[in-house]
Amino acid sequence: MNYKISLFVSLLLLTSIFLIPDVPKARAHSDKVFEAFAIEAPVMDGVINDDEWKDAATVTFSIPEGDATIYVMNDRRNLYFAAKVSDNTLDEIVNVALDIFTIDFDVRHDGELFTIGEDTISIGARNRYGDGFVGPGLDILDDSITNVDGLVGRQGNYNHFEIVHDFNSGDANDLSAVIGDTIGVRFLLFDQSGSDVRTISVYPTDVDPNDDDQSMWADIVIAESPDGPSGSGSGGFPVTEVGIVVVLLGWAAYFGFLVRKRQRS
Ligand SMILES: [Ca+2]
Ligand SMILES: [Ca+2]
Ligand SMILES: [Ca+2]
Ligand SMILES: [Ca+2]
Repeated sequence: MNYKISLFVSLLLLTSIFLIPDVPKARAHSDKVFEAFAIEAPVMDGVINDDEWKDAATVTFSIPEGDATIYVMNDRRNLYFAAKVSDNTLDEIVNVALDIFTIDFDVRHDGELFTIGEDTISIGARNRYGDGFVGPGLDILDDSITNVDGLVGRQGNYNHFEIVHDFNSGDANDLSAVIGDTIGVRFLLFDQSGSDVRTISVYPTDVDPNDDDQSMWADIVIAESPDGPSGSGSGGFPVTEVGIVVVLLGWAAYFGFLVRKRQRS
């Protein structure tokens, strides 16, 4: 890794962090709000059991091959996501034809642009998961610290994606939220295999996958335990990591390719 490029990228990212105003956590998006506390953590095994996701906030919507249901909930540390997606295959052809569930965050909850420093996570076919961020070139880069876990499975004619992400990991390339905070979110379902036409389905359904405008994204409110607050963190955008290592080749390279492709299409 070229030291000067690393330093330049780090400075760019650091500058962007310090330019972020301490915006109030007002709701700035569409009307859809996910808010649900997980009494018991779901198992990330690629099987969406009704029982383990019974506490989740959900939405079901139409996609070209049928329907998709998204599940969202949190406990005191993690955000849990699942997607049950109609699809005739779950496959990958030499790392280019992936079925992927991607979650883009509006970390600052400003409803403006999906831009440098924002957080994104993905779980794809062959159980490949990724933790990335928007880099200085507005492409998706791998975090130096991966704070996700997940699995994909196939049940009937559905692909089941399950993924978990710390909501206050301390990593500057991740969202940083505490109980009660609201963050913006967009869900992307890439169907790159098995269908006649490669598709990207988005929730909210009127959000364009090619558009970085966050004003119509959905919201997640980090739910409080029915037992009351406990152990909440410090809040604010993390500045704990100044030296950000940019990994040029990795899982995010695939997403970066897809993102660039959809931005140019
Ligand atoms: Ca499960
Ligand atoms: Ca991370
Ligand atoms: Ca990240
Ligand atoms: Ca597929």
